[in-house]
Amino acid sequence: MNYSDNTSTPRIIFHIDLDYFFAQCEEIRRPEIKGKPVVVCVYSGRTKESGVVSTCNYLARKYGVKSGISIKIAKSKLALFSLPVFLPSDMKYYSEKSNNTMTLIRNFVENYTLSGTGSVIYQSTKCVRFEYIGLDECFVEVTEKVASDFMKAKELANTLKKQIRKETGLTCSVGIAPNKLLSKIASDFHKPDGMTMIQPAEVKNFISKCNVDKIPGIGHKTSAKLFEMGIRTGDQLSAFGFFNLIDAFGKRPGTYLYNAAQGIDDEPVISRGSAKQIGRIITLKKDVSQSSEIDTELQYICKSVHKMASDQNVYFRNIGITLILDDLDNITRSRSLKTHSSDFDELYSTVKLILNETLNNNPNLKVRRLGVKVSDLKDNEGQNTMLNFLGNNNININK
Ligand code: DCP
Ligand code: CA
Ligand code: CA
Repeated sequence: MNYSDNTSTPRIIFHIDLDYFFAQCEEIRRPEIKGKPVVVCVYSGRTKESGVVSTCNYLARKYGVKSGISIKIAKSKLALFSLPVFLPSDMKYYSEKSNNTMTLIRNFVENYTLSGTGSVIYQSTKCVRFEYIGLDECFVEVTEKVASDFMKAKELANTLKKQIRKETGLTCSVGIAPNKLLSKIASDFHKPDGMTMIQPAEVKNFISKCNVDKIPGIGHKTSAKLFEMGIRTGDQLSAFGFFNLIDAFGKRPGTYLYNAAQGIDDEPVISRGSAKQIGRIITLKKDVSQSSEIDTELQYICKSVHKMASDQNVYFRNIGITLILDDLDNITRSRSLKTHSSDFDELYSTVKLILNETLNNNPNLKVRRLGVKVSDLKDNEGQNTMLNFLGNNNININK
């Protein structure tokens, strides 16, 4: 097996992930909070302290604070500090910062000339593929740009990191590898401000020692099941065998797991800029088949998307849902309104309608994650706006 898509030349792909993104954005505009624990929160508004942690800086993480825990628990974990910093999330600012950074990454890689080369091939702008994944991450394929030379790719990634830091103040972590799966695992390997390169000859060794919970798409439940089966590393996952994995997890997830354990992933990098949409995806407490079981979550996610749209002063026309099922399959459905709208009730009732239709037509679905997004956006001046699709980090890699 080779690690590229039907060619004998290995691909070279960067996965770039901005570190503790929302919290780092806050540190940049408020230098006085640097050195303190910084926690960015989504306040629900019910009581002064109700809501959840969106993200936090690495100092706060040291004390056990992380995305998704309640603000109250986060405060108790930081009780030692006289002045921990808790801030409300400001999506408009993070989206702007993201747009600037993504544009920079794209332009910089396209226009970069590698040192010691006057060759035309290194100056071609057409051979770079940029795939926007979410506000704080993207893939960039540089195979042709660096003429399949991993050392040149490393030099490019280093210079890019410095440039991002210089122009935006942000640190990021970069994974360099022959496919998307490995580059995503690699970017997470030395965080924050890290860089990890996996060359083709190192793939087998790297993935065999890798803990299975580092593999994108393996969440708490799957990793607990694997743990029970005595499987902790890529090596053990591979040794369990293709057919046994299919028996245990089903055809698609089983195949995905087996290939992942060999470091194999043929997904191409698809040229795609920032999505002109606003959305969120949440993981449900349990798998559901009926919308009545998740009305609270539905209201929550619609409120959250509606707030992001109104914070950014945009009207939406297209409303869509994404259902991620228990076997990691995705279903997306959407509907366009007659005119642009900024109305919460219209958003909520349309989402409910699409969801009911989808579930009624497919009575056996087990929905694990639910996403809502609005697109076909118009701002006050009537221009389209470049926005985000939050929380979809795992979707593209798990198809
Ligand atoms: N986010 C959120 N709620 C979550 C997870 C993430 O609001 N449950 C937001 C805040 C994050 C951003 O998405 O800053 C990116 O998420 P990441 O998972 O990449 O986490 P960070 O960038 O915060 O940290 P890391 O340094 O681990 O990349
Ligand atoms: Ca990040
Ligand atoms: Ca991310």
